[in-house]
Amino acid sequence: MTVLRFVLGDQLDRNVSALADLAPGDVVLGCEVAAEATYVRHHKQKIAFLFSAMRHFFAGLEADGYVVDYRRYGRHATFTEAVVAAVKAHGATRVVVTEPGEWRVLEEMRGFEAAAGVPVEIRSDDRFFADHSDFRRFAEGRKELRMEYFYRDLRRTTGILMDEDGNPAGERWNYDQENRKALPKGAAAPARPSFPPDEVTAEVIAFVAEEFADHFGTLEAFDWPVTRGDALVALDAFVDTCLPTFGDFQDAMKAGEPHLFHSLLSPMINCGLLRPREVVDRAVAAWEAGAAPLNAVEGFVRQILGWREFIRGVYWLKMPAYRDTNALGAARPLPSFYWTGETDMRCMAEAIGATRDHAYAHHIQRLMVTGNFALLAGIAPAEIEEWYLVVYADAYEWVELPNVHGMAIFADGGVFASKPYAASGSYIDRMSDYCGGCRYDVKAKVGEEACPFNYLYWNFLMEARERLARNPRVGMIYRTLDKMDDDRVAAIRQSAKTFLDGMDDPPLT
Ligand code: FAD
Ligand code: DLZ
Ligand code: SF4
Repeated sequence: MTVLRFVLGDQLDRNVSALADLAPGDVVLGCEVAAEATYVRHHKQKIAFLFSAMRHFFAGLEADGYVVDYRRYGRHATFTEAVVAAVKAHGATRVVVTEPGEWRVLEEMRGFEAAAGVPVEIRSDDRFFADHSDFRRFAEGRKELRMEYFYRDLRRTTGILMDEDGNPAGERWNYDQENRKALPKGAAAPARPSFPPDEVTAEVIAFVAEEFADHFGTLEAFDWPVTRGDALVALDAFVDTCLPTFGDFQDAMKAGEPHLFHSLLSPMINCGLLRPREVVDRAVAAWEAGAAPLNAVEGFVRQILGWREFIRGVYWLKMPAYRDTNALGAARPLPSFYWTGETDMRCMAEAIGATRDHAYAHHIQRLMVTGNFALLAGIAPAEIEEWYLVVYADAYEWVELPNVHGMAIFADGGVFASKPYAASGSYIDRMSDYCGGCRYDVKAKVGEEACPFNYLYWNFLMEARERLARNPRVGMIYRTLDKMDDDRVAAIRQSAKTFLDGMDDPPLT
């Protein structure tokens, strides 16, 4: 009666539901498969991070006496093939798995039973605060889905940052208003612990460099924690050194400083090395000990308890139809500078360069630089979504898709965002030091020297008028647009056309 317990690369948690009742004699299966590594051309660091984390995780189980069948890259093309082969090899009479994060993989998992010829139990993933039915209940009967209300429900049900009378800590639910400060001149990000590759990681890096040579990204700066122990070190260091100022400078951007005060924990949370609950608890404990202010801690907790849970809820509520919507009719191909970073727009070059070198960019770079540009330029949803799925070490469709499709490019027509996050160059100038060193002039509105975000912003609003003008949160902007004289409108349209038609030409400088 051998039970085969199949653990995916983003389920590297000893408490994952597939291992809940692990018994002597059961076999734990992990496998590196071609289909997962190549269904998009993931950043080299993303594959190296995950393969190394997987090898460490399964080796740890084996060292602790469990029976492990770990299959390295090259043996199996797909999960199904690996499960069928492992069932046969061990004479397994049953397979137990935890539901996957992605729709695509769930579809495949539903075919395991027929392929392997033994019963397959798919358990829910209890690493999240809310399950699918919690979100369905929340969504039922609501015209609009808003993160803030789901977040408040979760605060109430978990008691996180709640006082004894059932009120939010500090009498306010949300401290976002205090979390939009620009970085003072000369301020620098704190030093972080480094996680240089050990032998296992070095072997994986060499393998990835060769096997996935044509994938995006570099491996030289690889510095991710790949074990639970190191992930906990990273969590502690973040709480001690970055969390106290996380809130204040959450939206700030600085040239040459892609990390600032952000946690860099998403790859480890998403693959199972850290549990969201322990990360949140650690941050709350810092506030209770007086080591971090409430605006920082609430801001951080909201990202995990609020946004992360909400985004997952939207994904599973709306898939599979969700990814096919294109509310703004965007159809432009992705310009090649998203892959090379070769553009005169310094903000884009900074965000894409950091992405290439670290498989990381922080939220505001993703949303208000590369995402904003894709929105304003009308990049086809499928093309920009694939880019985001490829380039970040934390990218899985369940979290990438709603963030891109819904939040960044409004392709869902406003399932959860009340208006598009469209912004001109002045937003980027206010929140960063990029514009000072840019070839473009952020103050100029039209013409060859003007910041492209400026005319693309107004051009986008003109193009999307029919779809957006009735939106009460955008109406005022259209009144401003209506006050512009015809010459100005024509100059905006011309500048946008010239730029968009020529944006795949080599950069000018
Ligand atoms: P911090 O700023 O330190 O935030 C703490 C944690 O909060 C993160 O580790 C993450 O777990 C969570 N979090 C914060 N914002 C979000 C959010 N909007 N959705 C879900 N979780 C959130 N996050 C991913 O994990 N994978 C993705 O593929 C991804 N794609 C994105 C694409 C776009 C266009 C945008 C706008 C956001 C995307 N995000 C994604 C959300 C967010 O940008 C990243 O989680 C964050 O930048 C990770 O860096 P960090 O760990 O330093 O985050
Ligand atoms: C992202 C990824 C990659 C690159 N490779 C593997 C792999 O070889 N084996 C594996 O178990 N998981 C991998 N993953 C993560 C899966 O894609 C992830 O488990 C599914 O997308 C479900 O979220
Ligand atoms: Fe970006 Fe415009 Fe600023 Fe240049 S001037 S960095 S393009 S916002």
